[in-house]
Amino acid sequence: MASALTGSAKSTWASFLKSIASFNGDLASMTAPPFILSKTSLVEYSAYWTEHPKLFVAPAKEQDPEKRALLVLKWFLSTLKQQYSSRSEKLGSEKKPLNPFLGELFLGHWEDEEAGRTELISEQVSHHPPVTAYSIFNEKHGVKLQGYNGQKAGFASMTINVKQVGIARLRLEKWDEEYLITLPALHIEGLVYGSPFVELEKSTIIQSSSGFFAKIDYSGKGWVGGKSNSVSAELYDNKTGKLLYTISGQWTKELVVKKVKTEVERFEHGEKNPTTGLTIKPIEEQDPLESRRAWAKVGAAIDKGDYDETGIEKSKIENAQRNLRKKEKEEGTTWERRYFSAVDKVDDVDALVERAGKFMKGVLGITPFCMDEPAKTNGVWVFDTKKYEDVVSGRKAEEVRRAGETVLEATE
Ligand code: CLR
Repeated sequence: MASALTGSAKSTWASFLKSIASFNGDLASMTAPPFILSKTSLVEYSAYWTEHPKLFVAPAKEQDPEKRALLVLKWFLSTLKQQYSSRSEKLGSEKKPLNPFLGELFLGHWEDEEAGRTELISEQVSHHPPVTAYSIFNEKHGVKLQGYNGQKAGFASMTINVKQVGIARLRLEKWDEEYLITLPALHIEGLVYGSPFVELEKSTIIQSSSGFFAKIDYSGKGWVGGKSNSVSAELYDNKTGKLLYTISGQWTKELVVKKVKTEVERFEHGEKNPTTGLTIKPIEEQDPLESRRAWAKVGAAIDKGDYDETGIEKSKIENAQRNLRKKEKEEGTTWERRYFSAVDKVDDVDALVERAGKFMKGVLGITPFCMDEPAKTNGVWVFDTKKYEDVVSGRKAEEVRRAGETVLEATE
């Protein structure tokens, strides 16, 4: 394959590749050439979980626990395309997202005739290391997803390898059911050609409190002759160890659901399954901490292709943040996260981790994987309903206003 780049871009890219060869693992500190910069902040990526609100709420309507677990698996697999290939599809290649500042928010909701309103709250809860927490909920159907994630990266033989730390938790209120979801590892392909894209690897799991376990394996092109973006999932009954369903295919195209071995369904999640757009407030009505408002000037500079202005506007935010951290240190305070709190552990999650671990070891005979220590994400992040209610009711109006001023100074 020939390089997608020509002229000066080609040499800029070559020196970029050279620079990442000695890359320290901190994705945020990596300086990428202008044409690979995205004006979207990483705090926005939480929205990828729910671009199909119907699939998100579908499990809540199902009476049978086994089928519910299957619907959760189906929904999870349907999010992969948005999460990992939407930038490549829309922008021609993977891009380097803006590095969110501490406290940065991305707020919005999806309006869907059938599913109703699904709310999105995403907040940058840690800057070093970068960690994003989110809460996505649909009150009508009692479906709640919350989670947090960070990345650990390394560079080897012309690829960037990324391991995700953190978890997602889905709750079905009506059935008092909880699902623990772990996050896939990925790597960036196509770097040499100047057109990077994501491929998933290794495995993730979904463990439900109702006694169902799913193992999801990812592979790419050339992996035992396989196709790109391949996925193969198995849904088991925890108690009997019986394999119930398999779902396999390409996470960017079509997946086939089989009941033990007979095909029961085929679902297309390409063009025939359009996404629901997220509704967010117009920039001028947004809180100063909201991502699009805070980064508006940086975004405009990227749009203009003005690299100097991009740098200047970015520095304004970064410097203001540095000063804030300095001030907090002097005063012995910390940044008050608006919607999330860090805890040492969550008992429900620990129980699911233990259950999954036992099943993997005892029944499948494999070593449990993907369970991380909270240290890597500055704590275990949970959605704080009290904080949320304080914000919504206006009880925290003064704090909210003051927090906003800290970024306003830099961006207005
Ligand atoms: C963030 C959490 C989302 C899923 C997701 C998708 C793509 C990942 C992103 C996460 C983290 C940042 C990421 C990105 C792909 C490329 C980008 C690894 C895990 C890096 C920082 C950009 C590398 C720069 C090249 C394009 C040159 O739920």
